[in-house]
Amino acid sequence: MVNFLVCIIFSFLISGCGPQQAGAPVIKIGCAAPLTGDQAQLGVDNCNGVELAVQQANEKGSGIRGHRLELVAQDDQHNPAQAVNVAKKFVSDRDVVAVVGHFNSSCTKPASAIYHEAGMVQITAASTNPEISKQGFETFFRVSATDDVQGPKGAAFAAKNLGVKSVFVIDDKTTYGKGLADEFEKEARNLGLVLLGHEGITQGDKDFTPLITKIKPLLPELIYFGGIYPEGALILRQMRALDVSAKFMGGDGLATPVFIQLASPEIAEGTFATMVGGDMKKVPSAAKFIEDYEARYGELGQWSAYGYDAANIIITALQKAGEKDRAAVLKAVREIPSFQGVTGEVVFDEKGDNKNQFIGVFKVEAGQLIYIGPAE
Ligand code: ABU
Repeated sequence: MVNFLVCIIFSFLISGCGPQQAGAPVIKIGCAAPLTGDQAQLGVDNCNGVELAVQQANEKGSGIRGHRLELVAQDDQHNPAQAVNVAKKFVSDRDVVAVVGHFNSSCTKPASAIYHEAGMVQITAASTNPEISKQGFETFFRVSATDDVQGPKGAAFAAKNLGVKSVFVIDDKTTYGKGLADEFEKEARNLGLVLLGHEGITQGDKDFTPLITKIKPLLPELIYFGGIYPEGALILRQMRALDVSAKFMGGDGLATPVFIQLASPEIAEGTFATMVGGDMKKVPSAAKFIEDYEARYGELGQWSAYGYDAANIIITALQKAGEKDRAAVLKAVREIPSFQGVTGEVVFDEKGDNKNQFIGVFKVEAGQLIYIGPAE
């Protein structure tokens, strides 16, 4: 992590963070995510995975012979306007051949037009909104699953596994949160759940008691939240403070230990979150990655492996391209038939989405995020 921060701060000043190839011509890979602020944990986890892939490539001498790879991490603060600024910065640096990012769908979508115009590969590791890939940008790719799968599978889990009959849906009005909540709601209705209401909150707000007070007399069996952990944890805390005992569930924006810390382990106990994968620690082929990651950064982050796979796809494409050229890297990414990553097999469809649309379910048990199986 210290090394990572040093790289962020000095990436434009020093010639690299790997001493082996110091002085060699540089090829830069960008990582764009929230690196400060209330969602920083997600972005740092993601970009640490990218950094590990870059450093290992330099150590192995992969990439393009005679060149040194360098991570350039930029903080988009999960702000769409800032994301566009970051994208413009990346495309104006001719040493940047491709970008892993952005993290948030609300950032990835507007930034994708900038990368498309510049012919630069963009692989998001985490933005799950399905509308992004419908824009028809051949420069766009993602390794994660999408919310038109995650939302319905979450609804099916709620109906069949939790056995709830009624739900109140809340979203954070972002591209991700609203999109996911709408997909959940659609399938919940199809499955016969009674929808008691669906309301939006605003990211950054802290007091949700007026909304919860309104929901309380409706007696929902489940409150589903489409959004990220800072607001999710506060909503849950305030639900319990107001004696609302409904089950609480969300998507991959809640599937992080930080949600449990913010809500407190006692209050988070028994909540559910879907995720675009399962328990990495139970995947034998991910063991070496996890060992290397934890030796460098400590506990594996929920999004680290996805950043690692996205970066390794870019590095593989660079090797195939054999030149520091954005168009050649784009062609090479499009021609990779299948990539065996630590998160599983990545096969891009014609829209740049991963054909592997696995969704897992996690439950908070004894203060830990426990994988309980695939959502079906
Ligand atoms: N998918 C989790 C959060 C990132 C996003 O899609 O906005």
